[in-house]
Amino acid sequence: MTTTKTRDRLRIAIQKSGRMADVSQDLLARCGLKFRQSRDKLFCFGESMPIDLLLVRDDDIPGLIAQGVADLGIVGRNVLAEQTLAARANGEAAPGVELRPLNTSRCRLSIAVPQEMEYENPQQLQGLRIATSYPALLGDWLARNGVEAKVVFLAGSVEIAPRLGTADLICDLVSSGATLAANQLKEAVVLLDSEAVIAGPEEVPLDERGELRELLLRRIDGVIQVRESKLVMLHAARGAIETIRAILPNAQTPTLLPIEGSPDQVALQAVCYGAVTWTHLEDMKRAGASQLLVLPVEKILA
Ligand code: PRT
Ligand code: ZN
Repeated sequence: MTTTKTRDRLRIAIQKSGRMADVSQDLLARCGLKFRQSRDKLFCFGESMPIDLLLVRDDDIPGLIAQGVADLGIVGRNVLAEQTLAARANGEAAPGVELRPLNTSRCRLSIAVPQEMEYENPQQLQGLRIATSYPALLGDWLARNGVEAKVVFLAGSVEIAPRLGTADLICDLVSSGATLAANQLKEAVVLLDSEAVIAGPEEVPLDERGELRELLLRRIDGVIQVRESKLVMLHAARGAIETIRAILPNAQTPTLLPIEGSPDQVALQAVCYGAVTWTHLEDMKRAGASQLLVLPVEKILA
């Protein structure tokens, strides 16, 4: 059920504690949002803008969006995708859509098999028991591959199920792979590549929250762009500029400025979206650049 009540403050739900709590807080702080910490620490009033914070369990975020309690949420794609599939299976609307990938908290939802098993194709899983906290995503993959396996739902500690004999294999989140290795399991199939995302209702709210949502998303875009962006400054002869431009990684149109007293030379500055490596700098120097400077970018508003 969606609440139709109008509100003039935007509410964003993030994980209270856990793997995504700090990255979410950090992202909002970089967007210029400041919150008054409340004693119960579930609701934090926004002091710098009419945007308030709800601190909750990550699994509750899609539901809060669906109910209209939260206008946006920062959640793993794995959680959003699982709850979206589960809602569809129940004939309900999707709880929210992915508005922005955040390129952080990356992991994979994978099927992992015992180390001694040679995995070749989905048919091998026929009739086996698979432990998971993601029954909808796993069920969907099994159905798409025509495999009939028994899905054993476990809320946590999925990786020990094969050792306990309650399942033959597992379907769980993997990042470094250390947990699988420690449990004599190995990754066999990736079902979903996940990262933190901003989720929200597909429809933009018609009251003040609509504009606040767009403003916050624009700031988030800027913060994400800035993470990997660098300002490159250098001097070079006019004739070398084309070669140097081709070396600059993902550069916007550079600005060229005359240099007082050196009519043949120009100063170039360009924002590059992507890592600027030592190799890039050495290549530009070989192409005739001097006075090379790479600076971090703090804010971008395109
Ligand atoms: O209390 P609450 O319900 O809010 O938190 P939670 O315990 O359900 O979630 P949390 O904090 O563990 O994870 C939040 C989100 O972080 C997940 O939904 C993912 O989107 C993301 N994320 C990124 C991960 C991992 N990496 C991850 N490695 N979530 C869990 N893991 C676990 C995985 O389940 C396994 O047990 O880490 C283990 C594997 O890690 P490696 O490095 O050994 O492979
Ligand atoms: Zn959770």
